[in-house]
Amino acid sequence: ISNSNMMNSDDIRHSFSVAMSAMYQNEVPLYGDLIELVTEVNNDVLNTQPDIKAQLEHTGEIDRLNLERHGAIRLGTAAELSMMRRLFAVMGMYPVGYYDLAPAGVPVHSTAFRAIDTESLNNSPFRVFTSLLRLDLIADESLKQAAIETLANRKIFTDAAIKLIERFENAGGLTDAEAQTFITEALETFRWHDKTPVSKELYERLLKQHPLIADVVGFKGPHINHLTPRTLDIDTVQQGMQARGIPPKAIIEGPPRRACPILLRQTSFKALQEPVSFKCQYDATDNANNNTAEQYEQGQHTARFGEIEQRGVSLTPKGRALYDTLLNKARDQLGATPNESNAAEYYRILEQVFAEFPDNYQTLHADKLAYFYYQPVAEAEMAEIGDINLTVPDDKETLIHLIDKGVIRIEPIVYEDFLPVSAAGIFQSNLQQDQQSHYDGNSNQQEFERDLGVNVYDELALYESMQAESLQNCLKILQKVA
Ligand code: OOG
Ligand code: NI
Repeated sequence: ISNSNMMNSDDIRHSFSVAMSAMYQNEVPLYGDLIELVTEVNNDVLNTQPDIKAQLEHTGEIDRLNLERHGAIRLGTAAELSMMRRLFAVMGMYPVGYYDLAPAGVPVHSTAFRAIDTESLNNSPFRVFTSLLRLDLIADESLKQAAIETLANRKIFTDAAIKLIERFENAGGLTDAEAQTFITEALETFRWHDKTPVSKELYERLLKQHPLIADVVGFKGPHINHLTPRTLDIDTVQQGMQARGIPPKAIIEGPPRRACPILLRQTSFKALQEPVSFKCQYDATDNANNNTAEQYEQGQHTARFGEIEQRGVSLTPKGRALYDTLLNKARDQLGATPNESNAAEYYRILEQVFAEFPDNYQTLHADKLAYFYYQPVAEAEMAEIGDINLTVPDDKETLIHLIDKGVIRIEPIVYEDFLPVSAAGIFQSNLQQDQQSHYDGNSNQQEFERDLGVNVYDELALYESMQAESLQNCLKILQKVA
C-alpha cells in the first residue's frame, strides 16, 4: 500500500505539541514566562560555549532544542490507558519504560510515550509521562468503589477522536485534513475543566486518601498537568526563576552539575491553586422553578505546575547501576528527604559522592558507562586510516584507536526518558499534604502492560541499538574512504 497521501506521524506529533503548548500557555501564563527564560538561557549557552553548540549540531539536536517539551497526564482506568496508547500511536509515540512510583509514596505506575528512532526524535522529541492510578492501593473499600464508579462514568475521548484513531489503524495513516481534525479532537482530552463531575464532599474524601486520587477521579479528563521545556543550563534557570518571581522547588532532582551531563536534571515551580466548581445535586422538587437540578459549589484544586529539565548522555546498565548506587549513597548520607532546609548540605554530599562517576566522554565511553554515536570525521582527515581493520565493529581496541587518532568522533546519545526517584520528587513537590513515604504493594509491570494492551519498550535496548546502528553506518563510510 502506498501511504504517500497520508500525513507523516512526525508531522502530526509536531503540530500536536505546538497546539498543546499554545493551549497550556493560555491556561497557565507562568509557563509562558518560563519558556522565555529558558530560551534566553539556551541562547546564551549556544553563544558562549561553542563545544556544546557543535555537539548538538553533530547529534542533530540543535533544531529540536527550542521546541522540545514533555508533558504529564494521570489516567484512571485500564480502558483509558489502552485508548491513550492508540491515540499516541497516531502521532508515532510508543510506550517506553516502566516506572513504579509506589515505593516513593505515589499510588501510580507509569510509562513515557515518545518517538523511538533518532530521526523521529530529532523531528519532534515530544513525549508524555503517563501514569495510571493504582486503586488497588486504596485501603478504604467504600471510597474505592465510589472512585471506580465515578471513573466508569466518564468519557475522556471525543467520539470524533476515537473514529479517527480507528481510521488510522485501518488505513495505516491519516490524510492532512483528517490529521488536522484529529489534532483538534485529541487536544480536548488534555484540556482543563473547572467544573468537576464530583461533589465537594467526595472530592475531599478522595483528597484525604491521596491528592493524586482526587486529581484523577475528581475531574472530567486527564488535564495536562505540566509541560517542560529543555534547558542547557538548569542552575542558571533555577536562579533566574527566583529573580522573575517564579518560585522554584527547593531541590534540582537527579545527578549533580557536571562537565559532561548524565541522564536528567529537573526542577519545577509550585502548583497553582485554581478555582473549581464542584457539582451539587439538588432535589428538583425543592424548587419547582429549577428544573436543571444541577448546581455548583466553589472550591479549589492544586495540580498544574511548570517544570524545566536538562538532559545529558544516556547510561548503559553499568552506568545506570553506578548512578543508582551513588544517588542512594548520597540520600542515605543526608539521612532525610532532600528539602528546603537541607538543600545546601544535600548538594555538597551529592557532589562529593558523584566524584566517583567519571566526568569526561572518553572515559565514559571506554568504561562502557554511557551510550554514544560514532561519526566519521571529515574525509580530509582520514588519510591516516591506512591498513586499520575496519571490519570488526566489536573490537573495542581498534575503535578506541580510531577515536584517539581522530578518525571517529563520539557524541553522546541524549537520554530521552525519565527517572523514578526524580519523578517521585516532582510529584511530591506538588502535593499539598505530607503523605506516607511508601506503599507496600508490589511493583506490577505485567499488570500495567496488560492494561496498556502491549508491552513497553525497553529503553536500554533502544539506546543500545541506536549506538550499534551508528557504528555500522560509520564503519561503512570509513570503509569506502579507506
Ligand atoms: C508526573 C511527574 C513526573 C517527570 O518529569 O519526572 C514527571 C506527574 O506529576 O504527573 O513529569
Ligand atoms: Ni515532568
